Amino acid sequence: MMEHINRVVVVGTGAVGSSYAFALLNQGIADELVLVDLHKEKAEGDAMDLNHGLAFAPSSTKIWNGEYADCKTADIVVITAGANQQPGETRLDLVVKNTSIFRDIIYSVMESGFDGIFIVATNPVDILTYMTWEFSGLPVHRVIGSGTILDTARLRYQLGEYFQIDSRNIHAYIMGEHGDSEVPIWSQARVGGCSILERIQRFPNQYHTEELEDLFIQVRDAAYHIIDRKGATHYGIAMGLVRLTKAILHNENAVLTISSYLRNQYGQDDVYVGVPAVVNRSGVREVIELNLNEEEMKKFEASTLLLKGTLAPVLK
Ligand code: 6V0
Repeated sequence: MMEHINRVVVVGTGAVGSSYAFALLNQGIADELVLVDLHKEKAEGDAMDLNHGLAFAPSSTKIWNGEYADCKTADIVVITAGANQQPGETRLDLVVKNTSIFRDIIYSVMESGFDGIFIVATNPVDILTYMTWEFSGLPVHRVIGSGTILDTARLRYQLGEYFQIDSRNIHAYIMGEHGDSEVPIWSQARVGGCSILERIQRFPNQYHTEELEDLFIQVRDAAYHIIDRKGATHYGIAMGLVRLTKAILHNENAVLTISSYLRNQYGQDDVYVGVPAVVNRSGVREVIELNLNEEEMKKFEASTLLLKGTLAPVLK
């Protein structure tokens, strides 16, 4: 039997898209990597540049700047295209602008005969993931947003620094909107299997629960601080998107906090929002329902309501 050749198409090779392509190549995950951008020369330049690194890559990847027709046999289409918020522009202006860009992109991808999995990273990511589902007509489990994958990684980093423990041994989730209303789930956060709240109680001279709030604020506001300094955030999200790509292509059943469609989970319905979910070759296999405490549940509900409020005018 011929082995399946997996193909990933990236639409939008700006800061995030090109960093994703670079990280994907360096981890040797895709057999074929296609770059598509409105600005064709940018995609062409990126393809040339990445191809020149092939001699140093862990495995061979075929890379080219392509067309929407190349999506026909793609396993995954990753969308990192779109406009960023301009001075004086509201979030809703950005939603309207990017929804219109997405209508064209998703239509072009689907016209190719694409029948794979969408990963969306463009902001506001939860809203644009919903619109991708709407425009594509694909089943909900095959439309995935990056959601709070990056926020969760940032939280694990902060907690790792705080407890001086490898962040890979920290299990803590950020749920909700990828944005200001996101929620840290302290009640379920664990360090090496031990609840972090218990750990803090056990070492009262070293750790304090009040400090958790400061850690969270650093996570929530991280993008603003990075953008102030260098204009964009792209490496962290690029690595998160590669992690998600690998979970799909390698059929990992990995638990990742992604923007997933809710059907009566956490008491919510008809919304894409950041939740822990099991991801494999079929997309989202299952949304994991954590036991949130009352305060966390309230904040999560408020966050989803906010998303629904933003969606309503776009869906009209
Ligand atoms: P960028 O560097 O401006 O790149 C955007 C790219 O999209 C450019 O190369 C454009 O030419 C291209 N583009 C625009 N319109 C189209 C179109 N119709 N078809 C094809 N290509 C098009 O932006 P950057 O890469 O910094 O950010 C991209 C998006 O990712 C933004 O919406 C960010 O807000 C979002 N991010 C999401 C994160 C997350 O955690 N989900 C994190 C960081 C950034």
